[in-house]
Amino acid sequence: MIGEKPFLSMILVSVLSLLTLQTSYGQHSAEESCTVQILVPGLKGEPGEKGLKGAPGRPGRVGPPGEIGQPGLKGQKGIMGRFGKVGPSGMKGLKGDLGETGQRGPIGDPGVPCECTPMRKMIGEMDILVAQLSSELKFIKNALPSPAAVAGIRETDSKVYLLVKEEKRYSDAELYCQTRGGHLAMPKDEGANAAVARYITEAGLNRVYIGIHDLQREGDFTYVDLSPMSTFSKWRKGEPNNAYDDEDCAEMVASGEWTDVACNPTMFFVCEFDKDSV
Ligand SMILES: [Ca+2]
Ligand SMILES: [Ca+2]
Repeated sequence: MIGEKPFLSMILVSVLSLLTLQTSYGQHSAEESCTVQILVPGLKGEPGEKGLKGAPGRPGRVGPPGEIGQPGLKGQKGIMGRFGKVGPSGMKGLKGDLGETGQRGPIGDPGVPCECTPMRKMIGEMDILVAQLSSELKFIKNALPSPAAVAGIRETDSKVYLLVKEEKRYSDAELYCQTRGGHLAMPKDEGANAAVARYITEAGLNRVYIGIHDLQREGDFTYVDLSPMSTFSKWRKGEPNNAYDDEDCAEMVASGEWTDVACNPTMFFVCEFDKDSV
C-alpha cells in the first residue's frame, strides 16, 4: 500500500514537472501540456539466476585443543651415542714370562782400599785348601772306576788301597795302578799287610796280585817300584818256590800270606796310593 504522503508527493512532482516543461518547451502543443502521468510500483519480478561463487571468507577463530591421541609404533634403533666415561681400574693380571737378558751395564766406580793383610792371609789359606781338594778330586777321578768303589777303599795312616775287580795279568794290573798315580799293593809292615788281607777277605776273594816280583833277577824279590824287601815279608811256608821255574810274580791269599805265582794268568788285584801324593 502506498501511503497518502508519498502519493501527494508524486502528484506534486508531476505538477512541477509540467511547469518545468512549459518553461522549457513553450512551443509544445497544448494537448501535450495537459497529460498527467501517475507512477505506481510494478509487480514483483522472477527470481534471478544464481550468482557466481564468492571469494573465500576470513579464517575462523582457533578451536579448542583436541584429545590426547593413542601411542605410536616403536621407532627404529638410533645411531651409536658418544663414548661414555672411563670406568674404574681392573684387577691386577698374572705375572708374565721371563724377559730376555738385558745389555751389560756400565763399569762401576773403583772400590775403597781395604786392609789387605788379613785378606791375603785368608786367600793364602784358601789356596792351600783348594790345592788339597784338587789333589783329592784328581785321585778320586783317576783311581776309582766308579762312585760305588769310593765306599770300598781301605786306608791306613799313610796309604789308600783300592781293590780292582777286573782280571788282569800282573804287568797290566801294575799299569792300571800306575795310570792312576799308584802301584800294586806293596805291604811293608804287618799293619799294612793285615789291612790288605782284611780287604780281600771281606770282598770274599781268595787271591789277588800284589806288587812283588823277582823279574829282575831270579830269587831276588823286590817290590814293584824296585824298592828292596828289607825287614818285612809274609811268605807262606814253602814259598817262594818258583814252581815249574815260572813263578816270578806274587799274590796274597785270604790269610794275608804270599806265594810266588806265574805272571801271565789274570786275576783281581789291589792298588795302593800314597796319601801324601793324593
Ligand atoms: Ca821266580
Ligand atoms: Ca810258588
